[in-house]
Amino acid sequence: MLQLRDAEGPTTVIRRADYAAPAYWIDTVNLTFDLDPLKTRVLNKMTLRRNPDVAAQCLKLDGEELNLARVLVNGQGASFKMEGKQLVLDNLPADGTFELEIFTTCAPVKNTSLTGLYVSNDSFFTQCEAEGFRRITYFLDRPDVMASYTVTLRADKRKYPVLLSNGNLVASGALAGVGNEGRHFATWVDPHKKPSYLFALVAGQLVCREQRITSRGGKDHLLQVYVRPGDMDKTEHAMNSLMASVVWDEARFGLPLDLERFMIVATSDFNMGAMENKGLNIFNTKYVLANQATATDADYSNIESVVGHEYFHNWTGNRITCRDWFQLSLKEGLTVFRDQEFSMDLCADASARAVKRIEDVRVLRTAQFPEDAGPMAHPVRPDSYIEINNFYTVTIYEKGAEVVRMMQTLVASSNDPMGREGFAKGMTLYFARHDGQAVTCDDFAQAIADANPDSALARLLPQFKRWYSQAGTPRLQATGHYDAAARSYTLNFSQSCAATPGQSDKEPFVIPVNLGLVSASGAALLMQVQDSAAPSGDSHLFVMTQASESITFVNIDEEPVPSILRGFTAPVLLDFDYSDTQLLTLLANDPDPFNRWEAGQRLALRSAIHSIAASADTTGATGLNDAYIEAMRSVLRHPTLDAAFKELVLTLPSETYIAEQLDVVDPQRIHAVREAMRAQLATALAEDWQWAFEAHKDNGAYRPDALSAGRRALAGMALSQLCLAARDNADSVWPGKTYQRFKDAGNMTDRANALSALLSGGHALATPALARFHSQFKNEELVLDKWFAMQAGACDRGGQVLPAVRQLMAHPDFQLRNPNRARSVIFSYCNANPGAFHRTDGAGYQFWSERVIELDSINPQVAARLARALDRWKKLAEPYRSAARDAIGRVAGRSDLSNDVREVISRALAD
Ligand code: B3K
Ligand code: ZN
Repeated sequence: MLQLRDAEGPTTVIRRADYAAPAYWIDTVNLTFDLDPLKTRVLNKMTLRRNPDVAAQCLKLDGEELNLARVLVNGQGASFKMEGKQLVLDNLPADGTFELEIFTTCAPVKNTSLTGLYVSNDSFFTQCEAEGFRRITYFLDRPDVMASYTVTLRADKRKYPVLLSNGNLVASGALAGVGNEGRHFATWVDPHKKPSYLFALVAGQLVCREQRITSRGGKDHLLQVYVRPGDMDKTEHAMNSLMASVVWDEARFGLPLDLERFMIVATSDFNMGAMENKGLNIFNTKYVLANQATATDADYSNIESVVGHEYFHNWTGNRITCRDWFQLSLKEGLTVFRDQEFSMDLCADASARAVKRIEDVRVLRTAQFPEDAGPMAHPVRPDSYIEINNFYTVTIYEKGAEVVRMMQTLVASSNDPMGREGFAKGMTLYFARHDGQAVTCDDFAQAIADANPDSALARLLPQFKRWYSQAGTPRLQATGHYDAAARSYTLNFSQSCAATPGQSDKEPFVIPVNLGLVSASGAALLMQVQDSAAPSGDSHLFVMTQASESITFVNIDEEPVPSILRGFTAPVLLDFDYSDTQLLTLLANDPDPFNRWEAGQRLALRSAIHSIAASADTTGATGLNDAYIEAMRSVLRHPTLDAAFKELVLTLPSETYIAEQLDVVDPQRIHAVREAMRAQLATALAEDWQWAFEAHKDNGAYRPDALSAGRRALAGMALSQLCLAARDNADSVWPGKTYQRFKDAGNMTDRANALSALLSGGHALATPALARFHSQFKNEELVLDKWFAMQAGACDRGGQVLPAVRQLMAHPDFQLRNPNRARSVIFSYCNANPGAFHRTDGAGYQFWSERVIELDSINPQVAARLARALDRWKKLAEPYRSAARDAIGRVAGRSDLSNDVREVISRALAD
């Protein structure tokens, strides 16, 4: 049990099992804001009603950082008391229905936590999820209390010409009366009931791009993207992405836009990516602003996903919301699944879809699998938390999306092999049952199953739901046995799942495994399961439910190569003792692009692990073998594979992913081995890289589509490899050409790729290139973030990165208070540059502890994210482990930590 304490007293652990419905409902909320950076006045008039389903009790309203001036019940002064941060009212009118008026003030300009109401660049913004509304007014700040909102904003017209809130604008104009000179107002009415976390307001000097659209049902809607003056030329892609999202949700799920007006507003001070406030999404500028001069292909594709994600929340999250925050994945896992499907459906061909799937799985493996194996591991539906903001995790989001994806897979039928129709039917039932309600993950799973009564999901639902309750990544072990006499092949499977905090014994999961068999010469084999009448095709879904089970295939003429977990049908670790030859067969021939890529990753991983072991005892052959290098040459030169896929195959597994395969981690050794492998590929394939660069370097007028983005990615990779080989050969031709390309580039993707090729090749031209880049883009915040991130994430050759990072923090453009800028330097170093962060002298960890403490006094949410950089310290080899332990101890020793950081650090230190 964690013993935590904050300034207000002992910290409470919130438990899912303790959920109780609210004692009161709030039907209407009428808010009036007099916006002032130093002292904003908030008048909150609500109508409340006692919840007849729970025993009579007093009303306890949440509030934080508020100055309370007045409380009236039905217009009369009322007695109240404070219990910790809560405002408690007793002796309320006997009939249980009353009006409550609360007048408070707050100081937005002093709010550096960027939650509640805050000021950024002289404009006002809000962020209420999860519990920020209580920093604006006293309220039942919980997602199951849904109310109708009317909001009036009043402010100086010159400083704040644009006044926005959720819903429809019903009145606006100048304010009359003494003291109101130069002031104006706007009143907004939201036609939909919503929980407080979806409330938003924005006020400031903003301009907007507008688009009118007509939905399938013939309704007209106004779409708006608001940005600072000067950024209008970077709004086209966000608007296109929004329009595509509206069309897609209607086409794929029959879910139309339910608002007359849908607004997106960008701010450069934002804790995360974006927020789905009803009708008024607020975004980090990083996920809105793009033009070809400032944004890379990755930025374009992230914007498309995030705009889609927030828009899709309008149904999955806003129309149906969460009963409590333990159900967060109800909206987040489902909405990530929907944004992944959206991006895939926008891809022109099957290969681009496969690329997207591989990219998503890469994120899962490099971020979620480590989380599931570390001190912060938690189920997709957690059982307890101290600070809910710590649970906006890759488990809730990405693993949650995999759980939803498995449901789609498990409702597949012969007419609907992907399960898309069955899943869409389930969604329809989910909305029919629960529209307008605050519900649970169980309600969602039940609806999908009930709409598909003959499916595997319906049959296995109670067991399937272990994916919600059990943390940890299951390990699926498979072995194959070929019986030549019987012409049969048997695959034996067994599953297990390591203990996670608070959970030692796990029950078997439902694991959908799509698999196929490939002959040694690479042909897809027809599969006939023993005792079945006929072959079932060359790819088949098997649903594992037992601790161990086997499948036998008959009429198999030679020992096949099994291609298991095609398309990554379940978020598990798969062990199969493939020979190198088998993996080379799959890499060259597997009809499933995911497993083709996976075979290459397994080969590279194997070499990396051998090399790490060999460099430990300084014996044995190391590096990539010839067969692997030849296979990579074939992929690179392949006549029909597309460029994006080639780039993924030729990218070695990340240092983090390699680390996860080892029991004891020496980050320096992993870095050295991976760099050596990269250099080996650079030299061995030098001519092929030259060919690849020449063949993919020119892509005509810039378009951010998947095909041309893939070509740019491969050209960028080729350049990086050519610069690396040049360093080893002391050749200056390619660095010179790269510098020229950097200078002449017609888009940010090519420019940034050329710059990072010079940087990662450790070439002297990187220095003038960085200086030029800075002076060219000194007025572009998001490009400066890239400039900072590239340097903090640079390859360490002799320990120069940490001093460079300290210098970057002293740069006039560095601002610790701006989360994007803080992330671009500190997170790029601590979270994304393991070779430079894990120093034998422990100085990287010292830097980390200083920054966690410093950030915590400014913005606890950002600090708590940074605190997670040392989650896996127990796996580190000495001297790293002790140094990391000391650094965590230094943070833990502070008495003034936020709950956010305290929870992460206490978990890291727990046994
Ligand atoms: N729902 C928000 C995240 C809120 C995070 C609060 N700490 C963005 C999203 O997932 O769409
Ligand atoms: Zn979301």
